[in-house]
Amino acid sequence: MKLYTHPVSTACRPVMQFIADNNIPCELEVVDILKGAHYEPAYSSKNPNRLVPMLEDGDFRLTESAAILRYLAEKIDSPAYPKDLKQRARVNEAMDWFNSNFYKDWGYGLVYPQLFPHHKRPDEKTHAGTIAWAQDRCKTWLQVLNDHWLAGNKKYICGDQITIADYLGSAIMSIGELIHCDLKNYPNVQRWIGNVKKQPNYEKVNEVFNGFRASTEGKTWATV
Ligand SMILES: N[C@@H](CCC(=O)N[C@@H](CS)C(=O)NCC(=O)O)C(=O)O
Repeated sequence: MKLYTHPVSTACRPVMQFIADNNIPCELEVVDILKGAHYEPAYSSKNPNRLVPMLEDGDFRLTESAAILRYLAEKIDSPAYPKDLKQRARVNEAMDWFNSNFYKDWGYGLVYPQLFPHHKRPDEKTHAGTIAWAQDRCKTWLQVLNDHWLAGNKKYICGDQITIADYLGSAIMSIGELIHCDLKNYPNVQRWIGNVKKQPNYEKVNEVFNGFRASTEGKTWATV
């Protein structure tokens, strides 16, 4: 198998971490999205979305990080994607929660507009309004994550066993580090992230991302 990926990407890191933690034989090919390699025909002809990650398993190609995580977990028969109908539904629910509800406001409302010039809104008022709106919504989502998903001293999102929802969700959560969000008001979230970071390959997989985080220190950010 081959994963087309990028070391900083929010969508790629959970897949790379799952591959590493489970020793899945899979070649990693970096598509340099910072230099536009995903727009080159060599890649865009394979993935017209022009996004990473993309998995190749023989002549089968799969995009979407959540779908790739499910495919890999199923392929290796991993307990991180439980077979039980209700447990699996819960994992799917959490993945959708992170990928749609939370990521929309956290990533595209709060973090990326502050970080990336191409996410900046066309004028200052719209830009500031977008961020303020997202800040508000993120606080609500974080409270739900803290008080509902992670209530009862749970180690991981769906219980005491790590699941692919933790891989996906923690990578999305991690982008808050790029704007130096302090999660002290959300102790259950802090505990959960601490548990995920104990996974054997977390630091290695996030090495380049951590370098990026270091480069954003000392600036003023709107956070939660
Ligand atoms: N929903 C997709 C999102 C993929 C995605 O947005 N990938 C980003 C990197 S995190 C990308 O390729 N960005 C390149 C660009 O926007 O030009 C998934 O979960 O795989």
